[in-house]
Amino acid sequence: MATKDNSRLECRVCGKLARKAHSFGPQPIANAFLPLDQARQDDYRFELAIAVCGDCGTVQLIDQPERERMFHGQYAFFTGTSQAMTRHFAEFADWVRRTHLRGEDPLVVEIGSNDGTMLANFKDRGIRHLGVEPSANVAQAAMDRGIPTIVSFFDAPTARQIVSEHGKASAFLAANVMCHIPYLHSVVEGIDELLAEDGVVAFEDPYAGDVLEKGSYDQLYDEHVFLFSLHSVSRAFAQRGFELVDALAQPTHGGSMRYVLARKGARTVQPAVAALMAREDAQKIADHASWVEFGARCERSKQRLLELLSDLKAQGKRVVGYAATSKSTTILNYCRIGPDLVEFISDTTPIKQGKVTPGTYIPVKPRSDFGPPYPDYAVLFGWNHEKEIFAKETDFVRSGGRWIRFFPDVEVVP
Ligand code: DWN
Ligand code: SAH
Ligand code: ZN
Repeated sequence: MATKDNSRLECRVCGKLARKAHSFGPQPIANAFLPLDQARQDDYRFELAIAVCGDCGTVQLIDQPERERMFHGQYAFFTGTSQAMTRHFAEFADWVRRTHLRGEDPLVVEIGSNDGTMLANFKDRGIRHLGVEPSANVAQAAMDRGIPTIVSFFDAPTARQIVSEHGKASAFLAANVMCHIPYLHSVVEGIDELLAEDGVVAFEDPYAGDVLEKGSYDQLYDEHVFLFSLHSVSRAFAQRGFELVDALAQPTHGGSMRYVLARKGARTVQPAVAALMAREDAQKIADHASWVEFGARCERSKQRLLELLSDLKAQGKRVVGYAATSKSTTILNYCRIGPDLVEFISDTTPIKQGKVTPGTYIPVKPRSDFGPPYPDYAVLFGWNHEKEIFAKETDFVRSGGRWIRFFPDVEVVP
């Protein structure tokens, strides 16, 4: 845990003072799924706490582990594990191509390109594309399917390297990665150098508005250093002459926002920008007090989930977890839920199986261990994939199994 004063920081967007709103206590690396003996040796923790900037309102972590601890050759998350997300990225790519790609032989650059799920759609259409992905194992998965990938963290120097080797980009894309990068200024500077004059930036991230509304605090973990809103994104990009030209709400990852930016004056600003900004004002998204209240709601949610799991245990019920998500690391460590309350977590990602959950040591097992015989209850840690999961786990429910949901409220379904 950090020893320095952990109650405030200099806002990573505007440089003004950001004050702590809530702490989720000591947390491990969210994706550090390790064999039990190794997990016991590696007891790294940092304090997961959010602060809100008094000037630009950006919600951000006070402390974040160094990037090489999180992104490396054993990174555990592969985009392609969800069919619904694979479809989502096909649609995202198609929307970029139809709505925003201009000029002859355009180049599309995606950062955080992971296993190449999104870029595969450009490859299939013969559009020039390039990925930037620092986690070598997932980058290799992309290269294995023929997607050119620079194995590196994106920042201004990487952008210059791309320009010198490939020329300027017509589209700069990112999904669930901009919110991972604390040195946002270097990223925006890199985009400024990389993007053609009439190029477009389109990126998606979990949306602060949804997190605040649903109380979905599991979007906060080591990797997610920012919880963006239209307000914070427009501030961060204005410094380099970009403006928000559109914003489109997405149902993915429990509620996301797609931000579309271009150089000032290059494109028409859509009415959605002003409408969503007004909604953010009404929601008081940039107020410190809103996030202190959010913290109090998280405490209540934690008590309810613990009560429910303890009751079920007292009744002798079998409870397992479904999907060993990064998000579940925050829930499990914040609520202090271990193998005494959740027997194991079923997950389809081979690299997670046979390992234990970070900090709480719950075994992760393949889907084949999830019955029959089915457990009595399954905690839906992959709640953002509810539709996809419910559609394929009808036998569990038919056998009398029940799901445990925790957002917006802790509840048992059906
Ligand atoms: O932002 C991030 C998002 C894009 O992905 C990263 N920082 C890390 C990661 O977050 P996550 O781990 O919370 O993402 P998901 O998509 O909620 O993780 C899904 C997990 O659930 C994977 O481990 C695969 C598993 N899963 C499963 O076991 N059965 C998923 C589905 C759909 C299933 O049916
Ligand atoms: N875009 C994919 C993957 C998101 S997970 C999706 O939405 O499913 C976040 C990814 O960003 C990881 O693969 C991680 O290795 C990568 N990443 C982290 N920091 C990065 C940086 N500075 N530049 C580029 N990619 C980064
Ligand atoms: Zn700020």
